[in-house]
Amino acid sequence: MKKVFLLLLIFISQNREIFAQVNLIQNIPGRQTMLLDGTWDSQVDIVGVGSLGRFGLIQDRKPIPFIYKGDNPRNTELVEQDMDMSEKIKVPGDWNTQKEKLFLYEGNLWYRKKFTATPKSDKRYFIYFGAVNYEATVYLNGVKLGQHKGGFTPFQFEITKELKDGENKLLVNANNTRGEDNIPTKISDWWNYGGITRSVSLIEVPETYISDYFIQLDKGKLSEIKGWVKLDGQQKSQSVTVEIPELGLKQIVKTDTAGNAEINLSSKKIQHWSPENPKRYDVILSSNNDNIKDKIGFRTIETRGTEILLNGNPIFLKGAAIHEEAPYRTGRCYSEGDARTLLTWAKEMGSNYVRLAHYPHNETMTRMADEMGLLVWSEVPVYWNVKFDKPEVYANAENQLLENISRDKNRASIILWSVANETNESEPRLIFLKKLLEKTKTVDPTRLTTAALLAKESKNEFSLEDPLGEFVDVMGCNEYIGWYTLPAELAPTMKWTSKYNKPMIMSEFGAEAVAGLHGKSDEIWTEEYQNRIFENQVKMLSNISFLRGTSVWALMDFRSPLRLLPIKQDFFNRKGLVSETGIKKMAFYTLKNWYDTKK
Ligand code: GCB
Repeated sequence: MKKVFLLLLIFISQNREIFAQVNLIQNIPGRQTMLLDGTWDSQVDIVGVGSLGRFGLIQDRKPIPFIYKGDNPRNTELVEQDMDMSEKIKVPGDWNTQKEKLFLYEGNLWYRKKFTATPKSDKRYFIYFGAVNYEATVYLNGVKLGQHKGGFTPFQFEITKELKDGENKLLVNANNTRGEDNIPTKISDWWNYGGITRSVSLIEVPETYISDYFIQLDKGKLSEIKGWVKLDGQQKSQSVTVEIPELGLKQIVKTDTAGNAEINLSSKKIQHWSPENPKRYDVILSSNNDNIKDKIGFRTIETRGTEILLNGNPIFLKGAAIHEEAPYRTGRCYSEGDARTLLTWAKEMGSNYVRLAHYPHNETMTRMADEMGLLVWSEVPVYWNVKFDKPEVYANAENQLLENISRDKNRASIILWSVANETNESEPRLIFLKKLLEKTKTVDPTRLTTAALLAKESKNEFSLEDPLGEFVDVMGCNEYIGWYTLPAELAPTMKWTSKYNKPMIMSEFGAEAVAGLHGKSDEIWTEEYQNRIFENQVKMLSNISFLRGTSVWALMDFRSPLRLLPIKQDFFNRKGLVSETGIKKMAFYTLKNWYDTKK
């Protein structure tokens, strides 16, 4: 009887829905961390046996005949599930491109990592995941730490209590089953790469530590640095010093009982971050027991009528949309090399801007954009037919948005937070997206908001009338004249109008071509066909008076479940200007010629 009660207790505690909170530790690369990347043990679990209580986890209402390896069912594994004997898998990395048999797999996969730790009594410990697609459930030494939903944003759990001196076992269930109520939903035009797709780190911080900070130029003020710092722990009221040595700036702030303090610094000597001069300054924050260094660029971003102003000056955003698809090897990209290759191609095309579509990319990418001088449109996967009327769907979207902003709010490159892509007009959609836009402004008043909208098409005219246009700072617009609609030659004759006195970015335009396939310009799938569409697009784009930027769809060919045509597509969306093997198509140079001369 006692045993049953104990098992029931364990069952209840194991099944608590503990979702990771947004309270993310800022600047992981700048922390004392132990990377848990490398080879992990793995087991594919098609029917979900793991959640019936295997892997040493008691979660099952119905007792099943377990044969345990050890004597304590909570901490041991079933003999038949022995992870020591399991197949190995690399972290970070999607499972689809690591094992041929998992290429089309969608479902559960268990990951396990054994690692040794020597926790210190005056420190705190966190486990931090860069991203797991789509849902993750995490256990340490048999204890459930919690769950996270959303495949492209970071999450963490404090493990100060659970971390053992000696060997530890970290168990993760990753599940990438697509769902109508998910963000994104069941259908998206990119591959649903599953697994632990970004780095996993064990982070050590002092008992009271600098958990977060936001340091940027005040809205529209070129010499005023404004922000805040946050401490977490027992000693929340302290002095924190903020320094930017190169500018000779130093401020000592006092945190309040909640651990918060405002930062205000002023200097007329700031070299402003821009694509031409991506200047970053060392910023150092020190509290009693903690200190952290970051590299932060300072720039302002505003709109004035139909202009976008970078550091007070009008700018035209010349760019490309990028999926987080690895150049040369395909699969989810995560490395510095991947980011550098993609952003270098964008620069070679004459870009000063990239749209990181359609979800938050890894932190290496946004830090690389800071370093290389590329302005960034950053987005959450509120894509196509989202269930806008469901409160839990909104909560999920908002959580992903907040995690994205929380991680990247100190990146000068990011100027636009996008809340959606191509969503059909409806009342629930307007309420949902308006709320997301308002939330964005509350947490980050320094940047601009946007969404990729669709224009209304009539005989010779495209007009932007979407009611959401009223609530964004910059209107994105996707348009495929020459590919999905109207003959390419009609593009230059199209008149563009807008209901709103706001800047517009052509957030997508493009056509498919197989790299290396040549022929006449009316032969579909040839580079010439794609190029003809681009020549006409450029003529049209040059004449839209309120156009302030373009992101071609897309920089590189990318995997998609919607692109079935054998030989031509083979599961690749071929709208890239560069193939996944690095071949530049003719249209790359047509666009480059335009960008190189475009002011
Ligand atoms: C779009 C979507 C993008 C697709 C693209 C296409 O409008 O926003 O995700 O990949 O069209 O190729 O059809």
